[in-house]
Amino acid sequence: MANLTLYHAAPSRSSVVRWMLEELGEPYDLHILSLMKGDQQQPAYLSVNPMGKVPALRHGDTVVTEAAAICTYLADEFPKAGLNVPVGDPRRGAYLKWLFFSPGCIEPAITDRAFPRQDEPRRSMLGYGDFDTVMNVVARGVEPGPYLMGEHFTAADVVVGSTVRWALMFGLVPTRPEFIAYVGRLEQRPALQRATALDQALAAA
Ligand SMILES: N[C@@H](CCC(=O)N[C@@H](CS)C(=O)NCC(=O)O)C(=O)O
Repeated sequence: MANLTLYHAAPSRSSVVRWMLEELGEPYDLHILSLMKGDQQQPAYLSVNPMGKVPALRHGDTVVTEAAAICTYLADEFPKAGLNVPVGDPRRGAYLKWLFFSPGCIEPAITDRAFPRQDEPRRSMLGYGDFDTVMNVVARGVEPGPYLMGEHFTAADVVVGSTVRWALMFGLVPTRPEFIAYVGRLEQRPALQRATALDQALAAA
């Protein structure tokens, strides 16, 4: 039994963590949930994540939920994999910005666009400001490449990259050349290819 267990449904936001785990190279177990059958609302799982959502990660006695928090946690817990920017490194500020920017700005901007409100709130009231600014910031971030932190692939690419990749797949972000090139580079990574193939097999089973 591995020391890491991912509570997982394929495909879903827990696929972000599966990719992260494949990048990490540490052994992990899966605890599979069927979202269709409502496993996420069963008391046993609600005691793991009271939000009734995947992913959740168990590492020994520690439970972490929220995909971006899990990726940040794993990168820091297993620094040998080189997927974090450690405390004390001046680049850590930018690294953390991207890890928070994805769930804090990119995802809300995309979901608000997909499910528009009747009355558009004022820009100043929305943490992400407005959709176009978020898209411009992401495009400028990924354009120099190959990764958000230059040559250094990090957990921030797993988090931001997963969101951009998923949103492109579903036509939820503009097909900007910067996004397409960035996702193309990410899709060359063996760990993402492995995680995708494993999830496809799981979903088909
Ligand atoms: N903020 C959470 C979102 C997790 C989330 O929405 N997961 C979806 C799957 S993509 C889920 O578990 N849905 C089942 C449900 O809400 O019943 C994170 O980033 O981890």
